[in-house]
Amino acid sequence: MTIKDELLQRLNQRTACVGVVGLGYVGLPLAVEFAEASFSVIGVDLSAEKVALLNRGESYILDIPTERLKPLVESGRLRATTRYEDLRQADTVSICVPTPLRKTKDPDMSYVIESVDAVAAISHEGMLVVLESTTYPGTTEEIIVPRLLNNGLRVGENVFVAFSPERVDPSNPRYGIRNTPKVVGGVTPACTEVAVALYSTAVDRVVPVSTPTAAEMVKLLENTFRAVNIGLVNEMALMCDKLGINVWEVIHAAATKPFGFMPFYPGPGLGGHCIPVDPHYLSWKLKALNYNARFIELASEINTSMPLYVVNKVMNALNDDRKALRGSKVVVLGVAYKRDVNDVRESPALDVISLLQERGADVVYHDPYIDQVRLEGDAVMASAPYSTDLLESADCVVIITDHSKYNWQEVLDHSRLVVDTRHATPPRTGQARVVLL
Ligand code: SAJ
Repeated sequence: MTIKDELLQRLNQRTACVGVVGLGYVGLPLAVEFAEASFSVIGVDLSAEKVALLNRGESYILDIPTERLKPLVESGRLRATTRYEDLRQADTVSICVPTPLRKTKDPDMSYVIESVDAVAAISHEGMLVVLESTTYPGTTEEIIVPRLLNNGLRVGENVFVAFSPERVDPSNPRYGIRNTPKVVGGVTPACTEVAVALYSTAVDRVVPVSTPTAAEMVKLLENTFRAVNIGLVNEMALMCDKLGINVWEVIHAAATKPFGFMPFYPGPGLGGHCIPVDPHYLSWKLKALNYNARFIELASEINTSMPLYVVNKVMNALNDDRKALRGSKVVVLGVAYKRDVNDVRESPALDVISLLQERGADVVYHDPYIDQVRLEGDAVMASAPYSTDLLESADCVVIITDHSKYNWQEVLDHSRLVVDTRHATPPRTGQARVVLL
């Protein structure tokens, strides 16, 4: 029996030991799914606090309730550790660590390199290593493979390597690991075969592609598609503003087209740790090949200009009330990067707040999920308690994140001026004057 066949047998019989590196919003749900598929799972994370919580069966990820995690830990199926050494016994390792951007908008591959080096130090014959972190095309072949080719390992013969993009959408009520198709690209056909066998135990539909580079590109197409279309619809908003047309009416009517159209909506900018980041991994790679990814750069230019556009809207709206922005009280509702999440990473709200402060406005915010934010220069701002008094005290209320928890009619009834960047408020029925993006 070949090494590959032995691994396939262990996977099919669920006797393999499965490793997951990085126990965040991607790695923990994946580890849980593998444990529920009856594997023995070892999760590795650098955070001793996360490891301790997990080994007590306590979840820190909203999408994984503690009551789902606890039985897996108590049965011994799933355990966490800070030591890569414990992965010596693993037959497979899925790496789910962050791939952020540096301030220079260059990829920060440090987490990937550290984890791959640590896995390489304990890798052995018959191991499958899969990278899940979103990255530029070529990463698996150029960074992962060379680091694993030590102590006589040969890719496709006695060690197997693949890329499989994560498609976890935090707080998505409909799609989770099991029912979101999983793309897999192996370095060799044998690598693809064993990676498909692994993920087929946790995902209903696995989609093999020819190479890890193709799989890396699939993910970048998915998220560049969103960033570019959000940039397009933000530019539509700018054009409609100049033409005196209600862009929201236009989008809602266009969305009645049952084919060939997909609605996106204008907003105060592009937040989150995926959409503003992932396309720059692609444009960075192409720059090294003397190619300028024009759509990515243009979309980024438009999306990053939206916070200032919002601030100018506020300034002009106050001006119509014969008020200067300087000295006016501005209440920002919602700072999370999108509705109903507790994540503020890359949120345009932070840019809006800083720009308002730079122009002398007295800014406070409220967000039901975010107790405090760190602004530029490390200034910390705490969420103000929400009340109708807070609304009535504002010269202008700015809706940045349209959390479902807000009662928009109440906001209209108790505000004198509202700049609504998300079209969250119902058609004007309150006392407030409403300015839409
Ligand atoms: N945004 C707009 N207008 C839109 C859509 C989004 O301004 O029409 C803004 C959001 O407010 C947010 C940013 O763009 O600030 C990103 O929003 P997003 O809906 O793309 O949400 P993310 O960042 O959570 O993206 C994730 C991605 N999932 C993965 O990468 C696995 C993305 O591929 C998903 O399509 C997206 O969730 C989703 O559909 O919820």
